[in-house]
Amino acid sequence: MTGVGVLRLLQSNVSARQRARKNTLEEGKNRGEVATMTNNAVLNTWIEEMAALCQPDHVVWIDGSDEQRDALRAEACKTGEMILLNQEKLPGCYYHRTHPLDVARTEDKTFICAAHERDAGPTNNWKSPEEAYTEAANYFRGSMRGRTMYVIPFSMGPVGSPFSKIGVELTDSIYVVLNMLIMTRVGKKVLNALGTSADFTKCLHSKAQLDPDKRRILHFPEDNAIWSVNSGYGGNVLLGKKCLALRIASALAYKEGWLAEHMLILGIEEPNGYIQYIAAAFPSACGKTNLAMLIPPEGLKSKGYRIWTVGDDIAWIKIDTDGRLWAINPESGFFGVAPGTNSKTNPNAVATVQRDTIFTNVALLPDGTVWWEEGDGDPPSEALEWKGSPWKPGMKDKDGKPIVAAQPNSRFTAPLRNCPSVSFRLEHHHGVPLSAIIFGGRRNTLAPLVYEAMNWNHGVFLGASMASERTAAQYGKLGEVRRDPFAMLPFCGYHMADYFKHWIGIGRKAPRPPRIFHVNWFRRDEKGGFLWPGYGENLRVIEWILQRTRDEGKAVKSPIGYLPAPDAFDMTGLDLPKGTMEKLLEVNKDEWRAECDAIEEFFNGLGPKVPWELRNELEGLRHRLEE
Ligand code: GTP
Ligand code: SPV
Ligand code: MN
Repeated sequence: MTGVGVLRLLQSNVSARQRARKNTLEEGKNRGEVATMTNNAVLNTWIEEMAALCQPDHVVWIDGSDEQRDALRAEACKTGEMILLNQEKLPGCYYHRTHPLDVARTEDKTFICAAHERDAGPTNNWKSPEEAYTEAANYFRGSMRGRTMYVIPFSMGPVGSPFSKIGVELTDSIYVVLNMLIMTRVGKKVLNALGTSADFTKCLHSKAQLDPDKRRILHFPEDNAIWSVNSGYGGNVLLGKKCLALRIASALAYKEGWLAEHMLILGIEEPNGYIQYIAAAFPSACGKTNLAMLIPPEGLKSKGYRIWTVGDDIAWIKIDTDGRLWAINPESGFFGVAPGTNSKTNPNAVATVQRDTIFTNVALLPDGTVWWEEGDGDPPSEALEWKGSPWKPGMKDKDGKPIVAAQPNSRFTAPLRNCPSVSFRLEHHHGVPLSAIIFGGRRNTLAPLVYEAMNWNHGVFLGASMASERTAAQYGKLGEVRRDPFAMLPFCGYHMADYFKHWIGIGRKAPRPPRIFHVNWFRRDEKGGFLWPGYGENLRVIEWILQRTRDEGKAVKSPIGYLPAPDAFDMTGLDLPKGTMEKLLEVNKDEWRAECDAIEEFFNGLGPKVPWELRNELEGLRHRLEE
């Protein structure tokens, strides 16, 4: 049975549906609501069906106007969903707390509901569409009684760009509406672009009771649909982001011959005005937002670089007619990690969140401003911590561990246009051309600061064998090293081995593909400290990467790829302790042999579809380690 068939069965109670429609129409009229904003019959019918299932008291269309946004902000403050922050210090800024058991993506409640389990592959949770729809419909049924269903037409990518995809999210959360207004392009202009087409992603979300056991984040690639229920946390409920722009889009991209990736996009302009763009895939909470907004370090300032931020989380990439890969950021805002963001580590992010920003799960100060660990200034003498209880510095829990004021995965939602380094090409329908693709993760040991792949397939191998320590961005054991190929483990909407094959194929089809690199900002010394200062200083590494793409830059061949020559980086203004650079670039053959075994085990776990090209790369690496 198709998904639609299941729905029909669930909702065969036609009179209930008609009643729901009549109610929403009549009550809506009283509130000045419009019955619909489009003559798109597919869209209208679907909304009617979903309203019949969820039974909201009202249906409200989001038109993208400032007036409606302001009214929703006011309403959210009235209901307590949002708290208005100090408008003198933080104009247009609001504060939100999620449920304490709902603070990160729940990967174990996230499913790819393809018709066949083999299409989801071994790295995804799978449910049959029938089972998923039936179970979730029970949670959705009546979940919006006493609430309003908001209809959010949104575009991922500039409205009307050949890259772009349209979605419509139905939600009972004003917090979701206000976030989507920042993160995506919303409203009438999107409906106009859609016209009467049925080509849009049907996104249904309800907070329901926020019951963690009944939480489900369901993707139906064959129906172009997403159902999310019992959560209010960003990555689970802002359905344009990870659900559409990565899980659904990656499956679409596989069919249509492009790439949907968990990557930042950044432009580096030289004083002569020439801009080179790079994209980088790091797992969640591994430095994408920070790198995307980098500020050149003092020592390199005289070189006159300018940095342009295109995106910090997602890239959609296509082969263009010039044979190069071009990329857009489908989002229009940042949903960034707050802790660790300060005027030293990321001044552009600090500037970005001074207005029109929603802060989630950070600490709230008595003067109506916000704070987080390793933010600006000393810890406040008093605050309400992220759950809303009084907090003072030095407080410990019953096990003697310090109590944090901000949840480690607390976030800010801010418009891209607020960022001082925002790219002027954001609305360009063809995006930006990529000179380099960078992979990276958190590795205490093993991976050097940077190395270059020997060719495209070797580069794909670097992406496929990526690993990183687990962070607070997802539930699970912090610090544990897990394989996270292309930083897409939680986001690839189809079989991971097919995804690898797709990447190999892109290199074959693109006459002028970018060069591929691997970086590790997180290598540690014996005492556990970071060997590399990171943040702005990372430009020194990027500079070498760009030189390499122009066939400049000094490199030495190693078993794992090309390493920078000892004097390859411009180190003006940065004094690393003696021997540190050697440690950063060290390739320990024993560690790498063990790594080869771990990669082989991982590939074996993916089954027989792993491309032979990647098996060859693994054997090539083993061979070079013995030379
Ligand atoms: P998601 O939004 O979850 O996809 O994360 P992200 O990849 O954008 O990570 P983000 O830039 O927010 O960084 C996460 C954490 O890593 C923050 O605590 C940063 O302070 C820290 N971080 C970022 N860049 C560096 C770096 O170069 N060196 C070190 N040591 N830490 C970094
Ligand atoms: C990530 O976890 O990679 C994020 C935040 O960018 S979320 O939107 O929650 O997925
Ligand atoms: Mn992310």
